[in-house]
Amino acid sequence: MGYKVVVAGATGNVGREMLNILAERQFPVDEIAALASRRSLGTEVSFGDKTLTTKDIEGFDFSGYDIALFAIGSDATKKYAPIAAAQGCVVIDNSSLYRYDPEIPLVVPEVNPEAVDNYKNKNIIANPNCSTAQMVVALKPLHDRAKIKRVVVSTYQSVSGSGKEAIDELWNQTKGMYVPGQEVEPKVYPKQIAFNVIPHIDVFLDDGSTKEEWKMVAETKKIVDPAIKLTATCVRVPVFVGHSEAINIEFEEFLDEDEARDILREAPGIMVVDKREPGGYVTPVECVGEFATYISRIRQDSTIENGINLWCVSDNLRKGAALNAVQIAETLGKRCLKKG
Ligand code: 11C
Repeated sequence: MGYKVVVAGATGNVGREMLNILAERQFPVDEIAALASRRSLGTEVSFGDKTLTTKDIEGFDFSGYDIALFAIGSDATKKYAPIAAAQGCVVIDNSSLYRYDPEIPLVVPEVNPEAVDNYKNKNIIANPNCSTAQMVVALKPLHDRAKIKRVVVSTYQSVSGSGKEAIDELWNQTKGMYVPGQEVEPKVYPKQIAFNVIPHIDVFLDDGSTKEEWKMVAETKKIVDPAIKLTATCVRVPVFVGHSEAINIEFEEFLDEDEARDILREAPGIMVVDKREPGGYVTPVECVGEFATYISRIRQDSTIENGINLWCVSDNLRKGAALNAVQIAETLGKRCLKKG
């Protein structure tokens, strides 16, 4: 006995990962529908050892399905999520559309699983931005011990966060650097991404920050604690998969680096790899395809009274998107939904 599940956006990077992770984690699925837009209709996608043919999301009847994992972007979500929700199917949405709606829970299961219980407000649960998800998994257990006052975070975000075209742009631009006449002009990004870094993700806001930076502030407050002050600088780097973050945390109380390391070792969803020697830390290439958020370089910040620095790396398509969505489905199943 399991659930009837929909994956909408099944041909995209995140949708495919959702199908992989549902199968890998043996989510109890009785029936599954893979949906796509008309453009990708009929494309085949893998679900464990099965192959699914995508169906049209337009006109799809969600009634009878328990859970729909959406990875279709804000515009399409605006159209289809209310339809699915009204037809009695709980939508777990990866877009930013509903994240800041006070009636809609924004959930990272290691941090605020109880928020799932409010799914009934609109039959929709929001999945956070990738750069927030991995960070809050690390912040929460430390906050519970020593109360975080302020966070300064710099991100090093992979191009897969911008979708398939960005992956192609990095690949082709990198190759093109060595082949005269095959240079690739920036299209997805405003500047060259190959062999470069770009301090700009999402649109600029009036105060000079970017929307990606604003999301990290707003989402941390909603998921962990509205009292936490956070300032972010989000940077795109020429990495295919895996977001990295250098995080500086100021606490109300003193927290020793060894205790912080022990707390993180015990915390759900986290793997500490922190040897103070060359290679004794995790980099994005090692986190690809993994479930964990990796923490390294844990050390006292002696320039402030109660400060800790750390390095945080995770697969942005997994913990940052598909894995977190599946974990929300698992949490919903445990806490709220009856199996069919
Ligand atoms: C990036 N974090 O790396 C973005 C992608 O709000 O879900 C995810 C955007 C979002 O570009």
